[in-house]
Amino acid sequence: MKLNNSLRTRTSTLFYLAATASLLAKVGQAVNHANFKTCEQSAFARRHRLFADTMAKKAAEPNNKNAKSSSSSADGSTHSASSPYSVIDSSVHLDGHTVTASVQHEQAQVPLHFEIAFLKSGTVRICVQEVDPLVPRYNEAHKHILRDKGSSLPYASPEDIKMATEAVNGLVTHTVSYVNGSSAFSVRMTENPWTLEYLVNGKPTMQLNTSGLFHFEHLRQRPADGNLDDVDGGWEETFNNWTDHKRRGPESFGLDINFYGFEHVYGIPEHTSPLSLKDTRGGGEGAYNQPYRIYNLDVFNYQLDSPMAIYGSLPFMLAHNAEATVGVFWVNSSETWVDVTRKLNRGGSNQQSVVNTHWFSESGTMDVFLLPGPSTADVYRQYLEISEQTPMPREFALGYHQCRWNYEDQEDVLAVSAKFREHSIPYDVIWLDVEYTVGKRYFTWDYDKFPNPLDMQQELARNGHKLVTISDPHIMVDNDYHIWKEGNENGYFIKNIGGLGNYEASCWPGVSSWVDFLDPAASKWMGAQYGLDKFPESTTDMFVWNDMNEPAVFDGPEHTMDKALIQHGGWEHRDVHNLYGMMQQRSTFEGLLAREPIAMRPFLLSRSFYAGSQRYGAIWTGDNTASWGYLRASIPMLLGNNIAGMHFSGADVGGFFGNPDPELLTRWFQLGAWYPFFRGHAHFNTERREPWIFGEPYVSYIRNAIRERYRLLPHWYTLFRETSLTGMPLIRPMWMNFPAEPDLFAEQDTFMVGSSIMVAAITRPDTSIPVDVLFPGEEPWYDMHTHVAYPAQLATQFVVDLANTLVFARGGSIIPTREQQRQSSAYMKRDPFTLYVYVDQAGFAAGKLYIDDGETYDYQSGAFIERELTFLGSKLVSRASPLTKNTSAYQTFVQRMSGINVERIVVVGLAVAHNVTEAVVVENKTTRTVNVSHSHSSKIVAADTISNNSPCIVICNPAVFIGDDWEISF
Ligand code: NBV
Repeated sequence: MKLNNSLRTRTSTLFYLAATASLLAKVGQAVNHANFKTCEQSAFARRHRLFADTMAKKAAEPNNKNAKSSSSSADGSTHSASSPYSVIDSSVHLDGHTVTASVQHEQAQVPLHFEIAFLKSGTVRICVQEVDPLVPRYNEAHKHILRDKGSSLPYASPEDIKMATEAVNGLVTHTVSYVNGSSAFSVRMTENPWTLEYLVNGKPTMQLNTSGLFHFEHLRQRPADGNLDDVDGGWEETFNNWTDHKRRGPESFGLDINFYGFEHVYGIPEHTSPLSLKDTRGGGEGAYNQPYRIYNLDVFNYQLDSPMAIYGSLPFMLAHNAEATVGVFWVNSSETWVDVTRKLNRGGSNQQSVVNTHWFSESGTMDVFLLPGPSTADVYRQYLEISEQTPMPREFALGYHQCRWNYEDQEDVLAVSAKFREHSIPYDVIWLDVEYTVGKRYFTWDYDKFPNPLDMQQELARNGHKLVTISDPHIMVDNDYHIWKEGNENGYFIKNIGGLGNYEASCWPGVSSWVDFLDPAASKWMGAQYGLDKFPESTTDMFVWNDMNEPAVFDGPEHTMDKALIQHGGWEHRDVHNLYGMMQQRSTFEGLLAREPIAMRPFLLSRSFYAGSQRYGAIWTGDNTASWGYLRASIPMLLGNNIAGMHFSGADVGGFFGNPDPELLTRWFQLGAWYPFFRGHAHFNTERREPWIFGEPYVSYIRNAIRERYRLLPHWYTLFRETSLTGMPLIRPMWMNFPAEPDLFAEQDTFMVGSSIMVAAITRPDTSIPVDVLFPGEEPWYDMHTHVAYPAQLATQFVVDLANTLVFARGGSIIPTREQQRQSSAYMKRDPFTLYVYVDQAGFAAGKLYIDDGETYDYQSGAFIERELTFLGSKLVSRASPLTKNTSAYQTFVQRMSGINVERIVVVGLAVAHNVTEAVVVENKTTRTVNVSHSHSSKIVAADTISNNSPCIVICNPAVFIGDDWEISF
């Protein structure tokens, strides 16, 4: 739709300029804490912390009731305080796979209904709400978060579950056991007080309510006398002149989950805290005094090293020690906080260390999953059982993305694109921020700046590039704007408190309303706007960026929505706040899917996210700053996202605010090339910083970094395949691959990309300062640029000039690459592969290569090639993975791929120098010989730094087809 000039002039330019100016004035400053609640300023959070303090005091008193519960612990671990909640006599029943019980506070006659159920993999689900709630609680978060809408989770077979009850000294304990293969899982529940202990093979791991912090604010009648102070802030609370009226009154709940025998917990992103989560109750050095907040917010100038909430969140936590990994998944969509404290007992007494966590949510029902592990891979298998996986992305999305707020106009876009070609730097996608629209009316084009969007997209597509345009959830209130008009006529916007009239507040376009994605009709309608018939001059090469979807509201409490606003189904925004961004993602995803005649995998980026977002696309860490601190912080942030299952994430390369100097920009590209999502982005007030801007030598360094990403695209794509099947993070903390090395438990400057590449990030200026690297495990590591080998367990330092980076391949791995340099991934599709074989001490290596068409869903019917590659002695073997099925989809795909071969095999680190000059190739029962060289000349990256330190054998052009079984020996 072409919007006329009068419409353009009627945009709220003044408002926009004022907002922008005030924002810009603050750039570079610290976050304005006054805009965001502390735990003490959030009434329910304050109540739960106070309750925790009271319990702690009680625990310190002599003769507290706690003596009773401590005797119930399987291993003598002590419980710190006794809970006022106990199981009502004779209410415990085993019914199928679920144990039900009624639990009551010692002073309240409001019974709570508990359901405790085993899933097949040993995961335990605990659901709690009133037996008979006064009004319904929001109990649908699981429908949006869990696999299959939470409706058909694989529960254990009832016949595998046994319950035994014993009474010792009046203390009744129920033990529910479930045996699955070699693992014995059991839950021990004490009646008075109610506690729950999870044991795996007889060892306690997670304990619930052993600190006595379970606290469930049952729904109650509004005090008839109008005295709303019966519960502190329970009926209303005020923050920064915003009064939050709570129509249902206090309804929050909290629970302590204690990890027994652990010292480290991870996850619950998105925060800027270190990887290993710090304590939040003060005390130790650097400890926070605020809990981790889980409440999606647009936090301007977000602060580093803080538990404050930012744009997205995912209430999934891992605890890890040298023997086990366990997980907790807290399924609730309202504001939530998590306190973490630990007691370290490192020897001497038989007491073990414990990490105490205290979770509290404002509304909804309690629905928590305990994932018993015991290995990390087990935890992710258990996580996948209940939540859907990260799907295979569109292949181009793994390439480099060039963004800026804003590329001024069509000419600018095409000029930037041409510059990439001129500098021989590959990129896949160029992005348009809000300025392409008419006054921030999404789904419109400002034709003064972009006179021919179709031509522009076609020109980009001719060169193998895609376009992304931004689309936010706030819709400008304007009768002449078709989106607002339709949305308004159909009642698709979030409603005011009380439910009448659209909620209106200010955002980028000026006065706006917000699409209520909770309403399936509204969500479908919004998604349909991405249809080729609806979004003017869009093509299937255009993709989407959803920003500001926390949702950000300029003049709302904490820059977001009033919690008492009404959403679909009559629910308050309070109940579903954290789902908002994810629901927009879902709507966009479904819209993009529907716009294609043949289902193509959508690509979209979102700023806000929640559990479940991984199904729909990528996210990024929002508005960071061009500083070394933010570069460094991006690693634990992205690791945290990956740990929690939000794999496809990245940080703005270069930093959104401020101007990076050439060294910082270079280092950021070098690190960003290892982010799962790799995009450069900048605020409009910054200077241009496309990869060539600083000239030589920086442009060469940046080119090398981006090219390294492109060389390794086959590896990245194969990693996504693994993640989509196993749920294992794409990028991982070191401990995940080396779980028994405590020195790595808090390591966050070095990380793993899959299980074969270790990246030691360089995140400090001054190249003369050495970088510490510890080579873990038992196998050698090889510098991927020089092939120099480093022995396992070596702790050393590297001085790394700006031309270089520290990237090591694990001995024992095989890594596929494509070495031809192209202008985008589209041009690499038929390129041959190179296989790097990095041998371990036994001369062994293994790896995988996965390819499919990179865009459709045909892989789901078998249209993929997945090879398992193994090397031993002097023979490399390629076999189809067991998932390969000889279906017609497979055969057609293999046919299409015919001619895509392996052009080179590089074997690095063989202990015995082979003087061979020939290798024997056996493929399709035919045998031929090919040349072997011992030269390193085929190395691509930073060729001038190559050393001959490790023996290296290059099998030249074996020309084996990637879809065949074959063997090559020398
Ligand atoms: O749309 C403008 C920006 C965008 O460039 C950035 O990436 C988002 O995080 N957007 C936020 C809105 C305003 C930022 C000051």
